[in-house]
Amino acid sequence: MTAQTSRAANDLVAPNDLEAWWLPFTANRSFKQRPRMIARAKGTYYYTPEGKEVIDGAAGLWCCNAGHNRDEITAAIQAQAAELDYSPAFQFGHAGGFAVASRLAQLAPADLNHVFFCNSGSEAVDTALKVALAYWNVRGEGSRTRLIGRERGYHGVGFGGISVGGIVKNRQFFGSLLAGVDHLPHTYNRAEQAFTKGEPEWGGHLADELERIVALHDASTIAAVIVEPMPGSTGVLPPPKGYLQRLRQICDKYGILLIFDEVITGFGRLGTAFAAERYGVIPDMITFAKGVNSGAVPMGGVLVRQGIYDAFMKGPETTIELFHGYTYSGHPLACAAALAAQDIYRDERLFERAKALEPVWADAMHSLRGLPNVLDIRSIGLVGAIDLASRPDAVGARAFEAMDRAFHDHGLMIRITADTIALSPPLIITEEQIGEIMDKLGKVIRAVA
Ligand code: PXG
Repeated sequence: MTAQTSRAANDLVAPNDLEAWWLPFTANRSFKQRPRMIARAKGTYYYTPEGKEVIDGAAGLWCCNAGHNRDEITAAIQAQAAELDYSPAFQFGHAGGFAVASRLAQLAPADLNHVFFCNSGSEAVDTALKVALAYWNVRGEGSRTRLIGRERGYHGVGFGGISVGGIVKNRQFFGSLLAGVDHLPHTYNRAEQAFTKGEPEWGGHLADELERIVALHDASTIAAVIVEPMPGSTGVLPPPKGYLQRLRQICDKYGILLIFDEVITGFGRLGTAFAAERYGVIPDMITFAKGVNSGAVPMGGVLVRQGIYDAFMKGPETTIELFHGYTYSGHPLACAAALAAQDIYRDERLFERAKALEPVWADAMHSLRGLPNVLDIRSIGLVGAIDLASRPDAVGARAFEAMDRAFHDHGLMIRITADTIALSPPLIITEEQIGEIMDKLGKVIRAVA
C-alpha cells in the first residue's frame, strides 16, 4: 500500500483487489464479481470511476438530504479540521457541539430540548433505550425494565436495536438478544391498504394491541415503547391514520415512555423537520442520525424532553449523572457539517420543498402501477416503495436484479429489501429529476419481468 498512501481513495480508478473489505449488508461474492463502484458525487448524481452519471434515488442510504458534496458543508468540514480536529466530550466541551444541540432543540417540537450525541442511528437507539431504563431507575421505579418494539421495525444493529427491532434475519443469528422485550404487530395489510398515497385509512386500531401487551405484563414492568413513525427499511410503511396519536394516548395512560426512531423520518423526509411535527404527536425521545448533517460525517443522537433530563440532574454536582457516552460523541467535524447542513435546510427551505413536492412525487410513483409484477406502491413525503412479486423459490432475486441493472444499465441507484424497491431522493430533487427516476425505474421493472 506504500505507493498509494498519498493518493485519495477515489483516485484508485481500477482497484485491483476487492477482497479485503467485507461489505456490510451486501452479497459480497456477487459484488466482487460485478462491482458497483462509485467515485464521486455532486447534487443528485453519483459518478462511476468511468465517469458515468448515476441518479441517486436513495439519498445515499436515506441520509444525503441536502444532496451530495454541498460546497458549504465541504468548506465547514475543512475549516473545522484545520481549527480543532478533535476534543473530548467527557468532562470537556467545544462550541460546535453546544451550537448543534441548541439548533436541534429549537427545531424539535415541544420540550424535546436536550441532545445526547453519538455517531450512528444504532448508537442513538441503544442510547435512547438505556436512557429510558436509567430514567426509571433514578425515578425510583426500577421495575420498569421491559422494552416494547414492533414487528417490521428497524432500529439499527446494536443488541438493543435488534432486540426491539422486528426483522427476522437481523435477529435470528445473534443469540438470545435482550431479555424482556415484546413487540407490537406491524401495521401493513396489503388487502386493506394497497396503492395508498400517504397515510392509509385502515389500521389505526392496531395501536390498541399495546393495551393487550400492558394487560399481559402490567404497566409497572414496562419502560418504553419504540417505533419508527414511518418504518423505512422494511419497505416504507406510512402509519395508518390515528395510529401514532392512539399509541401516545395509551403510553400516557400507563406512564410508559414513547420513543420515536426518526433516523429516516428526521430532517424533512416527510415534509416537516420531524415526523412528530407532521403527526402532532410529541414523543418523550427522538433518535436521529443520517440527515442531521446530510450524511457528510457520522453523527447520531437522541433528543429528550425536559423532564427526562431534569430527572437525572440530582445529587452532588460533581457526580456524573449518566454513565454512557462515546469517544466521538459530538465530534467537531460532525458538528461543523451539521451546522452547515442545517443552514442549507433552513435557507433553501428544503423541508417545505419536500412537502410541496409530495403530490408530484406521489403521482410519479403511482404512475408505475400496472407494470409487470407490481403488487403495491406506497408513497409519503419524498419517500416511497414498490413491492414486486417474488420469483418462485427465490425471494429477493427479482429486486436484486433490478438494483444491479438499474445501476449498470440505466444509471439509477435504488435500495432494495427482499422484493421491495425503496426510493428516498435528496430533498433538492427537481420535478424533472423525479421524472428521470421514474422513467428509468419503469424500464428496470420491465427488464426484470
Ligand atoms: N433506526 C432507523 C429507523 C434506521 O433506518 C438505524 C436506526 C440505524 O442507523 P445506522 O446509522 O446505525 O445505520 C436506521 C438505519 C436501508 C437502510 O436501505 C436503512 C438504514 C441503514 C442502512 C440502509 O434500508 N437505516
